[in-house]
Amino acid sequence: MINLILFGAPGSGKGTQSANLVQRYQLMHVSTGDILRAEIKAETELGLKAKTLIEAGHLVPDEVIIAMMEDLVASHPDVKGFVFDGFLRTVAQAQALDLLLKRHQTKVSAMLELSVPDEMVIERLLLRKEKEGRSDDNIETINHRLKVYRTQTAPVSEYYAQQGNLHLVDGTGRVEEISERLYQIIDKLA
Ligand code: B4P
Repeated sequence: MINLILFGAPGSGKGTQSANLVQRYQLMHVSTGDILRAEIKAETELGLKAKTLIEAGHLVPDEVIIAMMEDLVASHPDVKGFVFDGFLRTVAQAQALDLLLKRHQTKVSAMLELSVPDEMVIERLLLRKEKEGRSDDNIETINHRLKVYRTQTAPVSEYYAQQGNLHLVDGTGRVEEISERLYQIIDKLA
């Protein structure tokens, strides 16, 4: 199995690059953001709770996300692997993922971190606000999301660096150029 983690600040291109990776390597795309937005749309109990948190730029509690991922991995035993997009936002989530994959006799193949300067992610997210109208893409929430990223999420990078599994990738430039940088790393893993 190939299990990839796409990591980076909000708007660093995790969702955009995941789409190319799942197509090229025939993996299953797992976006916790997309799952939560679907729950919000369906007005489920989880969705109602997540809506308030997401709109304020907070993270959804670890136990909720981890339980969601345990169900998802267990219910897809036949896939060639996963691209985790937006999942791993805390060290607790990373530790839970390592244990979960171990129970399924597999592991994280690589963590791919997209580096993009803050000014550029803010520009991208404000542009997405104009196109898609996502309620968490306003400047106040974006600034809070960046703060949450620095305090709660960035330490996950160090966690995988210590395991020798972190690959830093320049996330600036055209989408295709960035995908090529990712392919070069992943092709060497196979
Ligand atoms: P996500 O849905 O993961 O959203 P994101 O971090 O904003 O987006 P991403 O980095 O994927 O950006 P994209 O490719 O779309 O999370 C939303 C919220 O859900 C979180 O704030 C949190 O509250 C909650 N949540 C999700 N997962 C969680 C977890 N595991 N634990 C707790 N809470 C969780 O790119 C952004 C824009 O840039 C797009 O418009 C795109 O077109 C553009 N773009 C991409 N690449 C570009 C490039 N190279 N050049 C120019 N524009 C580019």
